[in-house]
Amino acid sequence: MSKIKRFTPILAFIVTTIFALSACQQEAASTELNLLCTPQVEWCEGMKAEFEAANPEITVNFVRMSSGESLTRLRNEKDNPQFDIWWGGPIDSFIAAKDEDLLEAYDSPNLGNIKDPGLMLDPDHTWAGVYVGSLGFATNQNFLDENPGLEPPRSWDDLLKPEFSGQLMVAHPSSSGTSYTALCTVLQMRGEDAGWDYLNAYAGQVNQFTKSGSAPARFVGQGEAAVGIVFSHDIVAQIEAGAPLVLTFPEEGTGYEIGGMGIIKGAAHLDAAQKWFDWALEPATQELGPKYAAFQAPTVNGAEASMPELLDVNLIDYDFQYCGENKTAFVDRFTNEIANADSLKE
Ligand code: S7P
Repeated sequence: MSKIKRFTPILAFIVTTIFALSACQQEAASTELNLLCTPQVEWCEGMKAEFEAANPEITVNFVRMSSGESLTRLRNEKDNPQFDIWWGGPIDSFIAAKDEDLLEAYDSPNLGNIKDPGLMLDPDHTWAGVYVGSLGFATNQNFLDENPGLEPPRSWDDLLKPEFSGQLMVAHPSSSGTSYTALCTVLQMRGEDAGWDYLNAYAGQVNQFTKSGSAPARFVGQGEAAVGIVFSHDIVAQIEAGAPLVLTFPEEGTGYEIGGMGIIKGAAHLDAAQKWFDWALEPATQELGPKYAAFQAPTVNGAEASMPELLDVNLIDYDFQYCGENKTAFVDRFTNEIANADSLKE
């Protein structure tokens, strides 16, 4: 028997095996994606619908949770992760999650789209920035009308005025990334000693802490308190919906967020998570926000900001690494020494 004749059945076996394996791999492509979604629910629903339209073979199951709750959930599920990807919420929490080895690095082909990788991309590629937003103050216009001569707050010290005693509303930093951004802004602007003194006084002005960061804009719009400390784009969303709110910024400086995204370590639907990750870094995806009342600025080249003026304010040089690394310690100190997280308003 010639060598060629002896080799033919072996070759046929190899080719058949390769075809069978690749067919198997195609069959194994995920048809589901479990998304942990931190922005407001309307945007989460919109993103689910848009992603499914672009990827009809994948169904997205999402749960909306605030940043602190998300981090706790991921920690608790570390050995049996239920989510594939986490999208949205300030990167302070993603830095904390990376430190706890909860995120999977991914070299998306779209990382090159990111405008400022030094700021908006983890050097190890475990998280990437997907939007940017500044912190502002939302004041109820009816409250101002009822208190002639009272101006909306234009500095952090204004929040401590006696006129606003019991009239502030902000989320609790243990559950909310928005509130943690405010806390860490103050600590950076004033230094830790004076910062904690300020936070003590500020908490004394609070009418009620909420669980979700954007909720105070809604409650202040309804007249439940006079002033909310909220991301400015969430205040704009309420104003667009007709709430009687005035948006102001602390003139001496305000904090800002980079909203993050990261794949969960051990994700069951890794291929689908990578598709979402790539898609979320496309300019067209980042321009979808205003369709779902989300006015954050994009992080990728080629996408236009819907409200660039929200970032054209005095932003501090927010140190995300410092805030991410100290998140657990700062939140614990706030909870144990200033205000506990019992009975938060939804
Ligand atoms: O609503 C959009 C948004 O403000 O939500 C995120 C916010 O941190 C959500 O929740 P918590 O404060 O409740 O954690 C922001 O990233 C985003 O801009």
